[in-house]
Amino acid sequence: MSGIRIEEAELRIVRLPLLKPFTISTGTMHDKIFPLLILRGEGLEGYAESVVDPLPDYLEETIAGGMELLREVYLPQFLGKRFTHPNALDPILSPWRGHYMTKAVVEMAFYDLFAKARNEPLQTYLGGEGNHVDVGVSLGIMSIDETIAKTQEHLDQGYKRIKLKIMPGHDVKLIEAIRARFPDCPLSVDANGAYSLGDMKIMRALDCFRLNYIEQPLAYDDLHDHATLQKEIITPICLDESIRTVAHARKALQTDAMRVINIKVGRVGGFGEARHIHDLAEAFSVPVWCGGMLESGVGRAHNIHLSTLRNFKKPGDTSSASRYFPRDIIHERLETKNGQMPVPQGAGIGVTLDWDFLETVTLTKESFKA
Ligand code: OSB
Ligand code: MG
Repeated sequence: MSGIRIEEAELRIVRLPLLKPFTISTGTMHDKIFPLLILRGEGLEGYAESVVDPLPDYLEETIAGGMELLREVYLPQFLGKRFTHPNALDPILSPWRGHYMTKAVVEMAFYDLFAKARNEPLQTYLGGEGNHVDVGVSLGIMSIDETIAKTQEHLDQGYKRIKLKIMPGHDVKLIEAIRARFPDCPLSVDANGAYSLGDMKIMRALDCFRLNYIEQPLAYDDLHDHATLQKEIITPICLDESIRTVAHARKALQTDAMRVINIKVGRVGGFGEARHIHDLAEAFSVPVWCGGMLESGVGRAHNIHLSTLRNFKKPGDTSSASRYFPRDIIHERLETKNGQMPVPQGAGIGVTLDWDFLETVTLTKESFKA
């Protein structure tokens, strides 16, 4: 047998209710709505979820656009074909502009299938090792009192870093209060692009709290202004939204626009690109960490395997799934202990779909055959 022939694909839109709304500077999420792709071949199934949202709030991609690309272009081209390695998908994926989240979901589902066909955990094919990864929590925008209570709760649970979402009007006072209460806690902030260079006073104030990094302070598509800002502050800038490709990462590193990178495999078009960014960052002695998008257990499992690569030197955002969802779409419980998330054991991503529950949270389902 050389390679894997993709026989069938199943594409669902899933809606998982969140325990509590999650607010960031761009808006509030009440449910996690996402495309789930299942690829079948060689008697096996590979799974992945896309981090694309219904509307372009975090980045410019949308579920509608991604679904169209999958239906009209990618799935018809993949079905019935044999691929010897996930890299072999590149010539089909890469000619199309943007749509990194949709490219990623195809590549990630195939990686799972590929690793399962070889009966090895996904991390083996990504070049990672170890059986658990360090994680922190990302706290959405809420009152200062609630933020203090949640911070205490998660530090007690052993989480290794607290990341607070900020936005204009909810920044310096919040961090001041948290720092007064938790002087030594590993702390970072994430603005999701809510500030501009006109906010230098706020940036200088944030610079005084020994933050681990300031994540995506300026526009989602900017590199140049971040380089200007980094010259003015000591706290490392961490980019998230601005880095979609290894070329973006190179430009940001060469211009000192960031000193930490948040890598989300779903944002950068898949594991191939995530690895390139990871390796380039390492060459620049820049640490990376694995971000999250409130994924279900399927996306979490992919993220955990990626987080086992050696330059993932800072705690990631893959916290316990039970922080977000009353019930997950997988059987395994992805829960942390003392701030560490175990790597799911078994072939591929190492988790299995709870088909009965999945059916109850599926909004649409489409099937494709070779
Ligand atoms: O910027 O990292 C982000 C959630 C939704 C959109 C953007 C972001 C986030 C998070 C959540 O920070 C991280 C998690 O999955 O827990
Ligand atoms: Mg972020």
